[in-house]
Amino acid sequence: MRESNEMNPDDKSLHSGLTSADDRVKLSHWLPPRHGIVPEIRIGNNWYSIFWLLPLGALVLIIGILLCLELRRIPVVQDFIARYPGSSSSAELSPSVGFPWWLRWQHYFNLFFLMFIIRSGIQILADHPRLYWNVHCTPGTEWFRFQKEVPKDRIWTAKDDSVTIPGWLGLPGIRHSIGLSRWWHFSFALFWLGNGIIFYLLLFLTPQWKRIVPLSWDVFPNALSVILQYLSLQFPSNEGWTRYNSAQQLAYFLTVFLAAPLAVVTGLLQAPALANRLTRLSRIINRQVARSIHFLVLCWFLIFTVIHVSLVFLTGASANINRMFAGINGESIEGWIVFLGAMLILILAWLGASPFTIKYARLVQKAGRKLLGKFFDYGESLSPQVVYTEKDISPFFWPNGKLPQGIEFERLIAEKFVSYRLSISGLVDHPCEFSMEELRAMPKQEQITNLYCIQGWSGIAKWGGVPMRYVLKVVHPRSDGRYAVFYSFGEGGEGGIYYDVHTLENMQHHLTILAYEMNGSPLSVLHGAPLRLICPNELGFKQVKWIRAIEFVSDFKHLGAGQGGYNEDHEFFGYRAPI
Ligand SMILES: Nc1nc2c(c(=O)[nH]1)N[C@H]1C(S)=C(S)[C@@H](COP(=O)(O)O)O[C@H]1N2
Ligand SMILES: [Mo]
Repeated sequence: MRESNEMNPDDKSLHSGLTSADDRVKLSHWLPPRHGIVPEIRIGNNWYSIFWLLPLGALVLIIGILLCLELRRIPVVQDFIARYPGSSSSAELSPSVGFPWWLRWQHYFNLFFLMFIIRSGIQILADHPRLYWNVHCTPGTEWFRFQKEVPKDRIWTAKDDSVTIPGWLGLPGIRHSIGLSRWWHFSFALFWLGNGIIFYLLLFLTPQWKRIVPLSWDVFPNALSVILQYLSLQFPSNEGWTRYNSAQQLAYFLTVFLAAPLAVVTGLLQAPALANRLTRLSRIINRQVARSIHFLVLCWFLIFTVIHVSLVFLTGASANINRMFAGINGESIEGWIVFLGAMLILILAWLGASPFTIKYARLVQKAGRKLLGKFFDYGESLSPQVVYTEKDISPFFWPNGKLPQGIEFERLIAEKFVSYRLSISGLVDHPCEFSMEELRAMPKQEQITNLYCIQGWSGIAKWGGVPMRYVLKVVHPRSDGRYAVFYSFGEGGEGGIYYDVHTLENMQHHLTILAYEMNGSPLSVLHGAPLRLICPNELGFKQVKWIRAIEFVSDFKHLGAGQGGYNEDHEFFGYRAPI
């Protein structure tokens, strides 16, 4: 180990190797578009396009209608419908209850928030367009994908795998924009959750809960009767002002009390901060299972919305719209005016959201951080529980990032990093340079942990290396050295050194290591040789590979674009990333 002089000459070149970044998304600098394929579902070894669901759905609908038309001629069925006309008497409300203003606003807010949640959610999914039922993300084991098979003849990174989805659908509608879509997704999830909690409260503080909570078993035969009546094209009477029919009751009940909470829980379980803590739960509902269920809940919401809206229009549009948008029991023009105004705002917001995000990307990032920062701080303070064993190690580990280029690094690889020196400088009492031999001679820590990439995949590996807290003891940061900056040999997507900033607390963490081994073997170049950061309480992008130098600083505003890391600068990621 060599004590270097106070001012490391390399620091200057490191700083100038960082690039600033635009505050808006410049499409000419961005990852070029890449189109995926029509979504496919795997059954056994065969993949089937979801396009088949359209003719299949139409066929089921036609057969259902023909069948129910026939059934309705049968006396037993007629008796059944007479006995269970479609609504449970226990659902009856006094006509004075009606649809109060708060209910109507909440219904609209719900729709408005969900629009952003769904669009940004689809955008997030497009960053790793595959879903699995197992804890690993081995290509070929997914059950759903909208990207072709992973090529085997070349390096195919997780970023390569991300796909473009249409701009009107995704938010913000450009490839690998997960940094931005997450701000939308989490912020509006928070608004939606707040709206939902108020809804639950008001529902039970007023008689409104009786509309959607079934109180008698006759809801099941009545729901069956309603479906028979709809499909035989003789609709039951619409008594929506005082009570919903039983099919409505069941559908609304399941959506409000099952699908919505499930969306929240499976969303949260994808965060390393929680998955690493709720270990018993995340053994069963691991991130990949949670992602799959989260997606199926989306499918439920979409199917529900299509059927719900169709029936609103088929079962007496004017009466239905007047109830839910104006609180009027009748067919007045007023309901339509409010409805059309509400839809106009919705459409304008829909059309404006993506262009706004692209133009004011930094603002979206900063607003998101303002709103959600506390949750991220809290998430970072939750220390992971280490529960994995050798048996849990993932057979495949997605690589990410751009390999370092240039002869300097080539030479290091060729000589097996013998002349490599890790430089640690900045606000420390003992600036040092360490060779690999010296690092290997330090205390070694091994840990089997899950690496959660922001894009959606995850992988379990055994990492071996020097605990960062030991390195801190040697170099001893000064009291103003509050942040550690990790500089890579590799560049980020748009050029310029890849770097990331961590708090000192995070560096003291007992699971933060400078890894030089992966799964018992020397770390491969693909995964970050000679040295990479492993800190399992953060998402993957903070775990810098190909570490060239570490610098301690009092602030990071002067580095790059000042956001605390390459992806924070260029891709609008959050600086703290435990979620
Ligand atoms: N230097 C550098 N380090 C990096 C990246 C990168 O692009 N450059 N990508 C990060 C991301 S996004 C992830 S998910 C992990 C992936 O590590 P792996 O390639 O070993 O799977 O590395 C992180 N470290
Ligand atoms: Mo990542």
